[in-house]
Amino acid sequence: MSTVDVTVPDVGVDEAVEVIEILVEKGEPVDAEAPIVVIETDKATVEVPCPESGTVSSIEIQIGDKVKEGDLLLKLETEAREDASQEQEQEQEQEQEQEPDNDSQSGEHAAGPKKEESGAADAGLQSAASSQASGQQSETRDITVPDLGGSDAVEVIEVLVSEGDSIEAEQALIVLESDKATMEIPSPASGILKALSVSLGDKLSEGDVIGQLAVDGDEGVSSRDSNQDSEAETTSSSLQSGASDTKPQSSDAAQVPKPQNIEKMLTKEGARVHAGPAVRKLARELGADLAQVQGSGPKGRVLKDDLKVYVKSQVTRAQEGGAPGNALPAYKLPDFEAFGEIEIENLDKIQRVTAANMTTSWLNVPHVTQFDEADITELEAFRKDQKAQAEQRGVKLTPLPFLLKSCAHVLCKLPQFNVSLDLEQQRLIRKKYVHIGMAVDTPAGLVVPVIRDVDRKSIWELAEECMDMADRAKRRKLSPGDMQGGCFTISSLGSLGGTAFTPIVNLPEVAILGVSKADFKPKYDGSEFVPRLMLPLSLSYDHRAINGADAARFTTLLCSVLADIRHLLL
Ligand code: CAO
Repeated sequence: MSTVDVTVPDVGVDEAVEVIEILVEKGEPVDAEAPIVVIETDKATVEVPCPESGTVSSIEIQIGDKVKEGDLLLKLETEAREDASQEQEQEQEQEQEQEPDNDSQSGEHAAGPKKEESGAADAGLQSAASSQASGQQSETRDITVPDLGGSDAVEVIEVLVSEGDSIEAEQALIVLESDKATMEIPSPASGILKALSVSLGDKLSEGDVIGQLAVDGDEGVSSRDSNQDSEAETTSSSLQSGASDTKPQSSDAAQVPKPQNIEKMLTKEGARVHAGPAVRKLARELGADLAQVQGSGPKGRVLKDDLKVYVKSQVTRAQEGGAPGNALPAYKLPDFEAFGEIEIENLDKIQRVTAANMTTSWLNVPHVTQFDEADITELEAFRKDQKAQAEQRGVKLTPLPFLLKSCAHVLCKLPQFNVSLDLEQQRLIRKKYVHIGMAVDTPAGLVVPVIRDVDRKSIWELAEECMDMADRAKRRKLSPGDMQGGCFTISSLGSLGGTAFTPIVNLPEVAILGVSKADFKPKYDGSEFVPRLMLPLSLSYDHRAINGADAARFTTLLCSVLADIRHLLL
């Protein structure tokens, strides 16, 4: 075993570049040419490949570090290279002794120093030797840009290969970025890259030459179209001499197939996907649509871990939901800047928690909302009568304390609403206490402080507590305990307006009451229409725990209590 220092290669820029992704972990075995680190220059994102096979013994950089050519990235434990390369040399010598006539062709295969040094060279040298042994000849062909789906003058944002590299068929050579998509241009065949005629920032169109490939004798273009073989062979000498032409003859060029590859890169609604070639390759192998993956890297770049999380979630959802079609479709945001100026603001903690809670409830709870109207004409008259006393007590007497007290009364009468569902244990948890949350709209977002033992408190006590909770909520002075333990929630938009809405159940509760603005309506009293103050109520409930008949019983009872609060005494 020996230790090899893996350093930053020449990435075509002098200044330090940022490490944006580390693709390997300490102790991980890595193959030669496998990407180990992703760095980002001004112009492009570049994957640094591992120079040879081995096991990562230490990682010397962190995400965000700035590195230059020659800086140490990581250390690699490799198999004894000297023995291996000696064996290779011996094998090569033996092969050459057996095939002395092939000297004229060997120059091509010795071209890349990389091949002699790296572990990957083992396979390359062997295949080169066997190719020579079988007497196959290489042809040098131009690689040209395929049909770009209507795009023209598309910028080269990544160059993934160097002259002298041994290239596999379909291996990505360069990455182009149009205003619609990022596209990898794959090699049409396997062989040795003799020349590379593009660099970062170049603008390419269909037919432009990317470079010249010494195509392996039995692969590539010839394998795609055996009819072209004889034609290609007869023109091979003119191909080599005309290698610098930018617009090759159609029969000359190793045309990159107008491949499905490229179409896959054009994402839905033209959204851009920022991802490196290794991530794209993995996505192709897994059949994942990168446009659906939320990238957590810089500028929304999709990292390998993002892809893993996405695929895992898809598999889990498919398993939990039965058929794969039941999986929740993910969505990716468009590039809003493409439509005009924007400003980005990070969500604060309350917003993040609210978003997560709402999503959890919406996805888990089969919601149904029961609507009703309570005649609060008498209640309102009573409330107004109490105004002077309220002022004396220093409290504001709104309809809310009456609603709290009335809901507590109904929860006691209909205890099936004062439960939580424990589906994991297949049981119902019945609560012997009546704690009710009230939704409070604060500048920082929605919070729900909980008023305890509502059934045991007077209207004055509740009025005082409502004021105190709302005040503390708006000043962000609530403790976590103030927002826990609720059995039911009231969300009152009455002071703001609206006729009805569908509130979302506040898990693990099973019901929530939405209250809208009271308004006078004509009501028939048996002989004539009279004006009555009607309060709109919207009761959302978890249909797994509550059935529709119970919901109707709840609102009906609540309406009668609010219509005549003497019911509270019964
Ligand atoms: N119909 C008509 N008027 C109403 C009313 C209703 N349903 N509810 C309240 N009002 C009146 C009050 O009586 C008060 O008027 P007066 O001063 O003349 O009595 C006025 O509207 C203002 O009331 P308020 O908003 O100060 O007090 P409140 O007790 O009604 O509400 C609170 C307190 C904290 C619940 C409220 O301020 C709030 O934040 N509501 C928003 C809740 C929310 O965002 N819910 C949506 C959550 S998402 O599902």
